[in-house]
Amino acid sequence: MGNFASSNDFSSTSDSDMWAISSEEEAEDYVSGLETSELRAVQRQAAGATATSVSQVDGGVATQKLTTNDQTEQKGWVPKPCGFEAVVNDDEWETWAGPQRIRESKLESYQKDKFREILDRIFHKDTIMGAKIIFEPQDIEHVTGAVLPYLESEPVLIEDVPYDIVIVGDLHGQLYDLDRVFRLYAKDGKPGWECMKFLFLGDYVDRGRQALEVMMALFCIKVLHPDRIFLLRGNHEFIDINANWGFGFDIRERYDKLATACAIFHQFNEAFANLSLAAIVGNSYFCSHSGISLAGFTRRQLRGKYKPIMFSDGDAITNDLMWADPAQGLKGSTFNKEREQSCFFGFDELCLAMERMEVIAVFRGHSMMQEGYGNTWNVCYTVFTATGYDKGTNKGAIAHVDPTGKVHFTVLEINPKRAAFESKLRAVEYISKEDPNVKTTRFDVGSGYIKGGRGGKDAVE
Ligand SMILES: [Mn+2]
Repeated sequence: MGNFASSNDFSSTSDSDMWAISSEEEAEDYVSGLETSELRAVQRQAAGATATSVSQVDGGVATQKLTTNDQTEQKGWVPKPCGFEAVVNDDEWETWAGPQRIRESKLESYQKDKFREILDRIFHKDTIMGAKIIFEPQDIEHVTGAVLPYLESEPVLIEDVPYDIVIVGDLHGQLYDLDRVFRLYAKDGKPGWECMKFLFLGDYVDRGRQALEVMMALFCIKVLHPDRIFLLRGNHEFIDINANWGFGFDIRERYDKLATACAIFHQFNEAFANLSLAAIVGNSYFCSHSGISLAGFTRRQLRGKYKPIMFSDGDAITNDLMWADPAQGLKGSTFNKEREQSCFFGFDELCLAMERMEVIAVFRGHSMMQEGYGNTWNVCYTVFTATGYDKGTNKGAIAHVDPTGKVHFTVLEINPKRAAFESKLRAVEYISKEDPNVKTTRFDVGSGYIKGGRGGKDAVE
C-alpha cells in the first residue's frame, strides 16, 4: 500500500498483474457489459476505498488528489474477470441434501441369494450361541466391496430419515443382542430387517467376541435394503481405535495368514471411512454417536463435509460427534478428561446446538447405561444396546420413534445364563491362547487384555 501511495498511480495495472485481462477483446467485452452509470459507480467505489486507506498511510495527499480530479476517477481501478463465475444461491445451499442416495438394492437376484445365504449363517442358532464363523476371505471382500457405493452415496448428514424407525445404540460385537433386536420386529416369518426400518448409532465393533458377524450382517442388510437400514459411525469405526480394542485382534485370530487378516482388516476400515456421521429423523431428532458438536454446528456446515473421513481427531466436528458426552450440572463445556479428547457439554450448550441444528431432541449412544437408556434434561437420549457389556450387569435398550414422532424405549433385560455362558467362552479362549502351538490365538478379544490398554478401563466405550 505504501508503494501504491507514493507512486500516486491508482490505475496502475502492470503486465505482471495476475488478474490482468489477456486481450483487448476481453477488456472490451467486460466494459461494454456494464452500463456507464454502473461503470462509474464501480470506479468511484474503488477509488474511494483506495483513497481512504491511502490517506491513513500518506497523510491525506493522495486523498485530495483523488477526490478532486475527475480524470483520476475515470482511471480508477476496475475489477477484472478472473474466469470464475461466482454463483451464490443461498436457497440451493439451504435445501441441498448431499449426494443422491441409492435407495434401492442394485443387486442381481443371484447376488441377493448370496447375501441372504451369509445372513442365514450369521443368524443360525449356533452362531447366536457364540460360534465364530470363519468367513471365506472372498465373501468378506465381496460384502465390503458391495456396501461401499451405498455408503458413499449417503451424505455426512442424512437429513431425510423418516419416522417409524428403530434406533439402535452401541453393539460392540454382541451378535446375540443384535439378533434379539431383529427378532422383536420379525413378522409373518420375515426377519425384522424386512419389517421395520433401523438407524444404528455406531460402535459395532471392539470389545465383544462377534464383531465380524455383526459387521457382515449389517453390511449384507444394507446392500439388500439400502433404504431400510442406516449405519452411522462410532468412535470404534476408526482404524486407530479398532486396531487396538478388539476388532483387529479378532480378525488376526481367525485368519492364519497375516496378509489375509491384514487385507480383511483394511477392507472393513475402508467401508467405515465412508459411514455417515449423523442423521436427522423426521426433521426433528438429531442422531449421532456422541450427541452434538460445539463447532459450527449447523446443517449447512455438515452438508459441506465430505467422506471418506480418515481420522476422528482431524477436525473439531468429527471429533465431537465421535467422542463428546453430556454432563449434568455443567454450564457451558469443558475438556473431556475421561475420553482424553473432545468435550463435556452442559444443558445450555445442548440447547444452543439444537437451536442451530433446528431440531427438538438428540439421540446418542457412546455411554453405557445401566438401564439400557438414559434421559438427560428430557431432550438428550442415550441408547446403549449391548447387554452385560464388558462383563458388566447393564441392561440394553432400543428406541422406537413411532409414525407420529413419539418415542418409546424397549429395554433388553440381561440374560444371566447367557452372560455366564459368554464369560465361559472367554475362559476357553483364554486357555487356548496359552497353548504355545497355537500362534494365531495370542490375543483375547474384549476382555482382560483391553483393561491394561491406554486410557484405562472406562476411557473408551
Ligand atoms: Mn463410543
